[in-house]
Amino acid sequence: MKATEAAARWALAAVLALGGATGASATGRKAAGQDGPLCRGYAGLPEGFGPATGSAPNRAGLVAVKGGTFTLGSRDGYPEEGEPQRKRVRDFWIDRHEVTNAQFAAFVKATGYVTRAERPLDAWAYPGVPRERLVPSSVVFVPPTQPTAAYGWWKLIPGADWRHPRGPGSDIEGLENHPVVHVAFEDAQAYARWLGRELPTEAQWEYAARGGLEGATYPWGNTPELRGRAMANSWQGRFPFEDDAADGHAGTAPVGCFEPNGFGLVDVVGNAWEWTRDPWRDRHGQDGSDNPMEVKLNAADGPRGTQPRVIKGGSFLCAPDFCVRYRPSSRQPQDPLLATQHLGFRTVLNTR
Ligand SMILES: [Ca+2]
Ligand SMILES: [Ca+2]
Repeated sequence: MKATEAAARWALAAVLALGGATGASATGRKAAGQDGPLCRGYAGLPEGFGPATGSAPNRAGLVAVKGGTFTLGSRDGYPEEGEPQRKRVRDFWIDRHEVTNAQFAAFVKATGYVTRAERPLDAWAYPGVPRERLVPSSVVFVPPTQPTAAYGWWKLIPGADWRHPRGPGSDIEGLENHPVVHVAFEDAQAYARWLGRELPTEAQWEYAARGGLEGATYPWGNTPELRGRAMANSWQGRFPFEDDAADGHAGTAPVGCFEPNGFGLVDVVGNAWEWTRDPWRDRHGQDGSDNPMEVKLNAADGPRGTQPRVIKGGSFLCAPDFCVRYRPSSRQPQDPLLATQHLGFRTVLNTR
Protein backbone atom coordinates (compact mmCIF):
# COMPACT_ATOMS: atom_id res chain seq x y z
CA MET A 1 0.00 0.00 0.00
CA LYS A 2 2.86 2.33 -0.69
CA ALA A 3 2.86 5.01 -3.33
CA THR A 4 5.52 7.38 -4.43
CA GLU A 5 5.34 10.96 -5.52
CA ALA A 6 6.40 9.77 -8.93
CA ALA A 7 3.47 7.40 -8.99
CA ALA A 8 1.07 10.15 -8.01
CA ARG A 9 2.49 12.38 -10.72
CA TRP A 10 2.07 9.62 -13.26
CA ALA A 11 -1.52 9.11 -12.17
CA LEU A 12 -2.32 12.73 -12.84
CA ALA A 13 -0.52 12.62 -16.17
CA ALA A 14 -2.48 9.55 -17.14
CA VAL A 15 -5.77 11.18 -16.28
CA LEU A 16 -4.93 14.20 -18.40
CA ALA A 17 -3.64 12.07 -21.27
CA LEU A 18 -6.72 9.90 -21.26
CA GLY A 19 -9.09 12.81 -21.24
CA GLY A 20 -10.50 12.12 -17.83
CA ALA A 21 -10.61 14.57 -14.97
CA THR A 22 -10.04 14.38 -11.28
CA GLY A 23 -13.35 13.76 -9.59
CA ALA A 24 -14.90 13.59 -13.04
CA SER A 25 -18.63 13.76 -13.31
CA ALA A 26 -19.91 10.46 -14.55
CA THR A 27 -23.22 11.79 -15.70
CA GLY A 28 -24.73 9.46 -18.21
CA ARG A 29 -22.36 6.63 -17.45
CA LYS A 30 -24.05 3.28 -17.21
CA ALA A 31 -22.94 0.20 -15.36
CA ALA A 32 -22.38 -2.56 -17.86
CA GLY A 33 -23.66 -6.08 -18.06
CA GLN A 34 -26.05 -6.08 -15.14
CA ASP A 35 -28.30 -8.53 -16.92
CA GLY A 36 -25.59 -11.01 -17.90
CA PRO A 37 -25.39 -14.63 -16.72
CA LEU A 38 -23.38 -13.57 -13.68
CA CYS A 39 -23.72 -10.40 -11.64
CA ARG A 40 -26.82 -10.00 -9.49
CA GLY A 41 -28.56 -13.18 -10.58
CA TYR A 42 -25.58 -15.41 -9.86
CA ALA A 43 -25.36 -17.51 -6.70
CA GLY A 44 -21.56 -17.36 -6.70
CA LEU A 45 -20.95 -21.07 -7.32
CA PRO A 46 -19.98 -22.40 -10.76
CA GLU A 47 -21.90 -25.50 -11.78
CA GLY A 48 -20.17 -28.64 -10.52
CA PHE A 49 -17.90 -26.67 -8.20
CA GLY A 50 -15.77 -28.59 -5.71
CA PRO A 51 -12.55 -30.57 -5.39
CA ALA A 52 -11.81 -33.37 -7.82
CA THR A 53 -13.38 -36.68 -6.89
CA GLY A 54 -11.35 -38.81 -9.31
CA SER A 55 -8.04 -38.50 -11.06
CA ALA A 56 -9.26 -35.81 -13.44
CA PRO A 57 -9.13 -32.23 -12.16
CA ASN A 58 -12.37 -30.39 -11.53
CA ARG A 59 -12.51 -27.52 -14.01
CA ALA A 60 -15.69 -25.89 -12.72
CA GLY A 61 -15.50 -22.15 -13.19
CA LEU A 62 -12.27 -22.29 -15.16
CA VAL A 63 -11.53 -20.83 -18.58
CA ALA A 64 -8.94 -22.42 -20.87
CA VAL A 65 -6.18 -20.03 -21.85
CA LYS A 66 -4.05 -20.89 -24.85
CA GLY A 67 -0.42 -20.14 -24.08
CA GLY A 68 1.67 -17.71 -26.04
CA THR A 69 4.21 -14.94 -25.97
CA PHE A 70 3.37 -11.46 -24.77
CA THR A 71 4.85 -8.31 -23.27
CA LEU A 72 4.69 -8.31 -19.48
CA GLY A 73 4.69 -4.84 -17.94
CA SER A 74 4.57 -1.41 -19.46
CA ARG A 75 6.80 1.56 -20.05
CA ASP A 76 3.83 3.94 -19.70
CA GLY A 77 2.70 3.01 -16.21
CA TYR A 78 4.16 3.42 -12.73
CA PRO A 79 7.91 2.75 -12.43
CA GLU A 80 7.40 -0.72 -11.00
CA GLU A 81 5.62 -1.79 -14.20
CA GLY A 82 8.88 -1.60 -16.16
CA GLU A 83 10.96 -2.67 -17.83
CA PRO A 84 8.65 -4.50 -20.26
CA GLN A 85 9.72 -8.10 -20.82
CA ARG A 86 8.77 -10.61 -23.48
CA LYS A 87 7.39 -13.67 -21.73
CA ARG A 88 6.01 -16.98 -22.85
CA VAL A 89 3.39 -18.88 -20.91
CA ARG A 90 2.15 -22.39 -21.52
CA ASP A 91 -1.49 -23.34 -21.83
CA PHE A 92 -3.31 -23.10 -18.50
CA TRP A 93 -6.77 -22.75 -16.99
CA ILE A 94 -7.83 -19.84 -14.83
CA ASP A 95 -10.92 -18.90 -12.85
CA ARG A 96 -13.37 -16.96 -14.96
CA HIS A 97 -14.12 -14.76 -11.96
CA GLU A 98 -12.62 -13.85 -8.62
CA VAL A 99 -13.17 -16.50 -5.95
CA THR A 100 -16.52 -15.67 -4.39
CA ASN A 101 -17.70 -15.72 -0.81
CA ALA A 102 -19.88 -18.72 -1.75
CA GLN A 103 -16.86 -20.62 -3.07
CA PHE A 104 -14.72 -19.76 -0.08
CA ALA A 105 -17.54 -20.72 2.29
CA ALA A 106 -17.75 -24.12 0.59
CA PHE A 107 -14.02 -24.57 1.15
CA VAL A 108 -14.28 -23.61 4.83
CA LYS A 109 -17.29 -25.85 5.35
CA ALA A 110 -15.49 -28.82 3.81
CA THR A 111 -12.16 -28.35 5.57
CA GLY A 112 -12.77 -26.37 8.76
CA TYR A 113 -10.09 -23.94 7.60
CA VAL A 114 -9.55 -20.86 9.76
CA THR A 115 -8.12 -17.85 7.94
CA ARG A 116 -5.20 -15.87 9.22
CA ALA A 117 -7.40 -12.86 10.10
CA GLU A 118 -9.50 -15.12 12.33
CA ARG A 119 -6.47 -16.19 14.38
CA PRO A 120 -4.61 -14.10 16.97
CA LEU A 121 -1.80 -12.06 15.41
CA ASP A 122 1.64 -13.62 15.73
CA ALA A 123 3.83 -11.70 18.18
CA TRP A 124 6.92 -12.35 16.03
CA ALA A 125 5.27 -10.65 13.07
CA TYR A 126 4.26 -7.56 15.05
CA PRO A 127 7.22 -6.74 17.32
CA GLY A 128 6.42 -3.99 19.79
CA VAL A 129 2.67 -4.43 19.61
CA PRO A 130 1.25 -5.08 23.11
CA ARG A 131 0.04 -8.63 23.60
CA GLU A 132 -3.51 -7.52 24.34
CA ARG A 133 -3.70 -6.04 20.86
CA LEU A 134 -2.65 -9.26 19.11
CA VAL A 135 -6.27 -10.28 18.60
CA PRO A 136 -7.79 -11.55 15.34
CA SER A 137 -7.96 -8.52 13.06
CA SER A 138 -7.92 -7.38 9.48
CA VAL A 139 -7.49 -4.15 7.58
CA VAL A 140 -10.65 -2.26 6.64
CA PHE A 141 -11.13 0.83 4.48
CA VAL A 142 -12.73 3.53 6.63
CA PRO A 143 -13.51 6.70 4.65
CA PRO A 144 -12.11 9.66 6.55
CA THR A 145 -14.34 12.58 7.39
CA GLN A 146 -11.53 15.10 7.09
CA PRO A 147 -8.17 15.31 5.31
CA THR A 148 -5.80 12.62 6.50
CA ALA A 149 -2.31 11.40 5.75
CA ALA A 150 -2.06 8.97 2.85
CA TYR A 151 -3.28 5.53 3.84
CA GLY A 152 -4.82 6.89 7.03
CA TRP A 153 -8.06 5.40 5.74
CA TRP A 154 -6.82 1.87 6.48
CA LYS A 155 -7.69 0.64 9.97
CA LEU A 156 -6.74 -2.63 11.62
CA ILE A 157 -10.13 -3.68 12.96
CA PRO A 158 -10.50 -6.52 15.50
CA GLY A 159 -13.17 -8.91 14.31
CA ALA A 160 -12.85 -8.00 10.64
CA ASP A 161 -12.45 -11.10 8.48
CA TRP A 162 -13.89 -12.65 5.32
CA ARG A 163 -17.26 -13.18 7.01
CA HIS A 164 -17.23 -9.63 8.41
CA PRO A 165 -15.72 -7.54 5.64
CA ARG A 166 -16.40 -4.18 7.29
CA GLY A 167 -15.73 -5.45 10.79
CA PRO A 168 -17.99 -6.66 13.60
CA GLY A 169 -21.62 -5.97 12.79
CA SER A 170 -21.14 -6.55 9.09
CA ASP A 171 -21.66 -9.87 7.35
CA ILE A 172 -21.73 -11.46 3.91
CA GLU A 173 -25.41 -12.28 3.76
CA GLY A 174 -26.47 -11.34 0.26
CA LEU A 175 -22.82 -11.03 -0.80
CA GLU A 176 -22.39 -14.69 -1.77
CA ASN A 177 -21.57 -13.66 -5.33
CA HIS A 178 -19.04 -10.99 -4.30
CA PRO A 179 -15.29 -11.68 -4.26
CA VAL A 180 -14.04 -13.05 -0.97
CA VAL A 181 -11.73 -10.54 0.72
CA HIS A 182 -9.65 -10.48 3.91
CA VAL A 183 -7.71 -13.52 2.73
CA ALA A 184 -3.97 -13.65 3.42
CA PHE A 185 -1.60 -15.31 0.98
CA GLU A 186 -1.61 -18.62 2.86
CA ASP A 187 -5.42 -18.62 2.91
CA ALA A 188 -5.58 -18.21 -0.85
CA GLN A 189 -2.98 -20.96 -1.27
CA ALA A 190 -4.93 -23.30 1.01
CA TYR A 191 -8.10 -22.79 -1.01
CA ALA A 192 -6.23 -23.39 -4.28
CA ARG A 193 -4.64 -26.57 -2.94
CA TRP A 194 -8.07 -27.86 -1.87
CA LEU A 195 -9.12 -27.70 -5.51
CA GLY A 196 -5.84 -29.15 -6.78
CA ARG A 197 -4.92 -25.77 -8.22
CA GLU A 198 -2.43 -22.98 -7.61
CA LEU A 199 -2.29 -19.23 -7.52
CA PRO A 200 -1.31 -17.68 -10.85
CA THR A 201 2.15 -16.39 -11.49
CA GLU A 202 2.25 -12.70 -12.33
CA ALA A 203 2.93 -13.59 -15.97
CA GLN A 204 -0.06 -15.92 -16.12
CA TRP A 205 -2.33 -13.38 -14.46
CA GLU A 206 -1.28 -10.52 -16.73
CA TYR A 207 -1.43 -12.65 -19.87
CA ALA A 208 -4.94 -13.76 -18.94
CA ALA A 209 -5.99 -10.23 -17.95
CA ARG A 210 -4.93 -8.81 -21.30
CA GLY A 211 -7.29 -11.23 -23.01
CA GLY A 212 -5.20 -11.24 -26.15
CA LEU A 213 -5.19 -7.45 -26.50
CA GLU A 214 -1.44 -7.00 -26.72
CA GLY A 215 -0.05 -3.71 -25.46
CA ALA A 216 -3.38 -2.12 -24.51
CA THR A 217 -3.70 0.02 -21.39
CA TYR A 218 -6.85 -1.78 -20.24
CA PRO A 219 -8.23 -5.27 -20.97
CA TRP A 220 -10.72 -3.65 -23.37
CA GLY A 221 -8.53 -1.01 -25.07
CA ASN A 222 -6.87 2.28 -24.32
CA THR A 223 -9.64 4.36 -22.80
CA PRO A 224 -10.95 4.08 -19.23
CA GLU A 225 -14.48 3.51 -20.53
CA LEU A 226 -15.81 1.91 -23.68
CA ARG A 227 -18.77 3.24 -25.66
CA GLY A 228 -19.63 5.41 -22.67
CA ARG A 229 -19.86 2.45 -20.34
CA ALA A 230 -17.89 1.70 -17.19
CA MET A 231 -15.85 -1.45 -17.76
CA ALA A 232 -14.65 -2.24 -14.26
CA ASN A 233 -15.63 -1.64 -10.66
CA SER A 234 -13.46 1.24 -9.47
CA TRP A 235 -14.01 4.48 -7.55
CA GLN A 236 -15.64 7.62 -8.92
CA GLY A 237 -15.57 10.81 -6.94
CA ARG A 238 -13.14 12.44 -4.56
CA PHE A 239 -10.97 9.72 -3.08
CA PRO A 240 -11.03 8.71 -0.22
CA PHE A 241 -14.06 10.75 0.84
CA GLU A 242 -16.93 10.14 -1.56
CA ASP A 243 -17.49 7.25 -3.90
CA ASP A 244 -20.19 8.32 -6.35
CA ALA A 245 -20.58 4.70 -7.45
CA ALA A 246 -21.33 5.93 -10.95
CA ASP A 247 -20.27 2.50 -12.19
CA GLY A 248 -23.18 1.04 -10.23
CA HIS A 249 -21.24 -0.25 -7.24
CA ALA A 250 -19.76 1.18 -4.05
CA GLY A 251 -17.46 -1.35 -2.43
CA THR A 252 -17.16 -4.79 -3.97
CA ALA A 253 -19.62 -5.79 -6.69
CA PRO A 254 -21.01 -9.20 -7.54
CA VAL A 255 -18.62 -10.89 -9.94
CA GLY A 256 -19.36 -10.48 -13.62
CA CYS A 257 -21.29 -7.21 -13.64
CA PHE A 258 -18.93 -5.82 -16.26
CA GLU A 259 -18.10 -7.10 -19.71
CA PRO A 260 -15.66 -10.02 -19.97
CA ASN A 261 -12.30 -9.59 -21.63
CA GLY A 262 -11.18 -11.36 -24.79
CA PHE A 263 -10.56 -14.61 -22.93
CA GLY A 264 -13.93 -14.49 -21.15
CA LEU A 265 -12.55 -13.40 -17.79
CA VAL A 266 -14.46 -10.88 -15.71
CA ASP A 267 -13.29 -8.30 -13.17
CA VAL A 268 -9.61 -8.95 -13.79
CA VAL A 269 -9.08 -5.25 -13.19
CA GLY A 270 -11.09 -3.58 -10.49
CA ASN A 271 -13.44 -5.08 -7.90
CA ALA A 272 -10.80 -6.85 -5.76
CA TRP A 273 -7.03 -6.91 -6.09
CA GLU A 274 -5.77 -10.44 -6.70
CA TRP A 275 -2.89 -12.41 -5.21
CA THR A 276 -0.24 -13.93 -7.43
CA ARG A 277 2.34 -16.42 -6.21
CA ASP A 278 5.32 -14.35 -7.36
CA PRO A 279 7.65 -12.79 -4.80
CA TRP A 280 7.79 -9.03 -5.21
CA ARG A 281 10.59 -7.31 -7.08
CA ASP A 282 10.65 -3.56 -7.67
CA ARG A 283 11.11 -4.03 -11.40
CA HIS A 284 10.50 -6.87 -13.81
CA GLY A 285 13.53 -9.12 -13.88
CA GLN A 286 15.60 -10.24 -16.81
CA ASP A 287 15.06 -13.88 -15.93
CA GLY A 288 14.41 -15.28 -19.33
CA SER A 289 11.29 -15.46 -21.38
CA ASP A 290 10.36 -19.09 -21.20
CA ASN A 291 7.91 -20.63 -18.77
CA PRO A 292 8.02 -18.05 -16.00
CA MET A 293 5.72 -20.33 -14.05
CA GLU A 294 8.74 -22.58 -13.55
CA VAL A 295 10.68 -19.96 -11.61
CA LYS A 296 11.72 -21.30 -8.23
CA LEU A 297 9.26 -19.27 -6.28
CA ASN A 298 10.51 -20.11 -2.83
CA ALA A 299 14.07 -19.05 -3.54
CA ALA A 300 13.39 -15.44 -2.54
CA ASP A 301 11.12 -16.25 0.35
CA GLY A 302 12.08 -14.92 3.74
CA PRO A 303 11.80 -16.68 7.07
CA ARG A 304 8.27 -17.87 7.85
CA GLY A 305 6.97 -16.82 4.47
CA THR A 306 7.23 -13.08 4.94
CA GLN A 307 8.45 -12.21 1.45
CA PRO A 308 6.01 -9.68 -0.07
CA ARG A 309 4.04 -11.03 -3.02
CA VAL A 310 2.83 -9.37 -6.18
CA ILE A 311 -0.84 -8.42 -6.30
CA LYS A 312 -2.56 -7.38 -9.52
CA GLY A 313 -5.46 -5.51 -11.02
CA GLY A 314 -6.52 -2.78 -8.60
CA SER A 315 -9.83 -2.68 -6.77
CA PHE A 316 -13.07 -0.84 -6.10
CA LEU A 317 -10.88 1.70 -4.31
CA CYS A 318 -8.78 2.64 -7.35
CA ALA A 319 -9.56 6.18 -8.42
CA PRO A 320 -8.33 8.36 -11.25
CA ASP A 321 -7.14 10.94 -8.73
CA PHE A 322 -5.23 8.51 -6.56
CA CYS A 323 -4.37 5.01 -7.78
CA VAL A 324 -4.71 4.31 -11.47
CA ARG A 325 -4.04 0.63 -11.05
CA TYR A 326 -7.09 -0.93 -12.68
CA ARG A 327 -4.87 -2.02 -15.54
CA PRO A 328 -3.27 -5.39 -16.43
CA SER A 329 0.32 -4.17 -16.07
CA SER A 330 -0.18 -2.51 -12.68
CA ARG A 331 1.28 -4.28 -9.69
CA GLN A 332 1.84 -3.73 -6.02
CA PRO A 333 3.71 -5.50 -3.20
CA GLN A 334 1.62 -7.03 -0.46
CA ASP A 335 2.60 -8.36 2.94
CA PRO A 336 1.60 -12.03 2.64
CA LEU A 337 0.48 -12.10 6.27
CA LEU A 338 -1.85 -9.15 5.88
CA ALA A 339 -5.47 -9.59 4.84
CA THR A 340 -7.35 -6.53 3.64
CA GLN A 341 -10.81 -5.53 2.51
CA HIS A 342 -9.82 -4.88 -1.11
CA LEU A 343 -7.81 -8.04 -1.84
CA GLY A 344 -9.04 -11.39 -3.11
CA PHE A 345 -7.72 -13.87 -5.67
CA ARG A 346 -8.44 -16.35 -8.44
CA THR A 347 -6.85 -19.73 -9.09
CA VAL A 348 -5.16 -21.49 -12.01
CA LEU A 349 -4.94 -25.11 -13.08
CA ASN A 350 -1.60 -25.88 -14.65
CA THR A 351 -1.70 -28.77 -17.07
CA ARG A 352 1.94 -29.71 -17.36
CA1 LIG B 1 -17.43 1.31 -8.00
CA1 LIG C 1 -10.05 -8.11 -9.79
